[in-house]
Amino acid sequence: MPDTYKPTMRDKFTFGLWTVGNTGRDPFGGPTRAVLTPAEIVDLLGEVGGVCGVNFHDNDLVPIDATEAEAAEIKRDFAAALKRTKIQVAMGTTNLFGDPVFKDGAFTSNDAEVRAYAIQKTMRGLDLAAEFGARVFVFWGGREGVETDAAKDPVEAVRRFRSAIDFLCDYAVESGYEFRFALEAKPNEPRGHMYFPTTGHYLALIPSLKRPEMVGVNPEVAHEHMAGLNFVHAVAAALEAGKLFHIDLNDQEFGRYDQDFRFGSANPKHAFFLVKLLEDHKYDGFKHFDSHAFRTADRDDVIEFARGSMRSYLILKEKARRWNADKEIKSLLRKISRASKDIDALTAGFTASRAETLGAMAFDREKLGSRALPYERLDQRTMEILLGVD
Ligand code: GLT
Ligand code: MN
Ligand code: MN
Repeated sequence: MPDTYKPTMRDKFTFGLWTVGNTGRDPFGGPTRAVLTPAEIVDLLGEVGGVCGVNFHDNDLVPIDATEAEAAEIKRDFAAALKRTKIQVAMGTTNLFGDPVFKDGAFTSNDAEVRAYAIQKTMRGLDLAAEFGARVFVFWGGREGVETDAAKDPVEAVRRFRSAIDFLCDYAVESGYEFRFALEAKPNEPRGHMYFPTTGHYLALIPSLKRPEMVGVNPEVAHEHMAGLNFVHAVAAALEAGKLFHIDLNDQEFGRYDQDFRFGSANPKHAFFLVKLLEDHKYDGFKHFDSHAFRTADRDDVIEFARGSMRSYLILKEKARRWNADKEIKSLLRKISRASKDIDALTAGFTASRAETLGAMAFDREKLGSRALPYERLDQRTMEILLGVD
């Protein structure tokens, strides 16, 4: 029997060099795993099997202080690993947070020279990502924020950020690149307060850009959950706006620091509704597992972590299929919504005559308020499907 949960290229699952290559370093302790070269990380992903793409920050591939000769050698080895594993580069991004130069932000820094350097570094990041055929370019403003609002005018920060994105959109277009830009929000960490803390903030910014059609979002499970928000709703807003250009899948306990757990491992019920949303609405972009294996993991366990991430997605996809096909669910869904073409037509767009008809309508408030909504049963049936009780 074929394994239903075996990933294929069509699933468009990707991993970042910084995720499977993570060494286990944290603020309290050093690495627990060996540093792997970019080529070694690609080989590891090849061993995982079923991985479609790999993503990198400029400096995951080429260290910030590499010489031209060193850069050329790293790129050669990396390209050879991509070829032997048949893994593509899906997404590129710029590290605008690691170096001390960005200690007070990149595009929103108070220093004009730092802002210009950040834009220049991103231009080079775009060149590098384009060289490897990436189609999506992510912007995570890791240091775009403050610890104290005495430091910056937050309105000015929004303007600086917009102007940088406008400049880089033009740069990409003028260079003949076909990137779609995806903006990734996070509420805090590493800064005390970060600008654009939620996906919704970016969705509000995008229409004000010079090339709004080029720019969408890259929501991450953990980042919305850190803020106590419903991630499924954030993704739904992006989908509805046609702006879900990329997605970072991982997991997170609410109210904790950025944990970057394996997808589906902390909140499987949220993960289920997310997968169902992506599948029901036919999201066809890359699905990037932006997470880290536990610090206790060795190389074999990192491979298990990567396989588990994809497997959990596919298990939840199958659960979503069962949920949609389930007889009882279907009948409950029929019960809970009362459709009426006539009434919907009446409120579908304002006209004076519709307003008049609506104004004259008599509603039986008591009857409407007492209608049965068996959501308890619906939720319990959902849980039973999720828990494997058929
Ligand atoms: C960093 C961050 C992620 C971002 C990456 C892209 S880097 O690991 O925590 O959420 O997606 O810059
Ligand atoms: Mn991310
Ligand atoms: Mn994160």
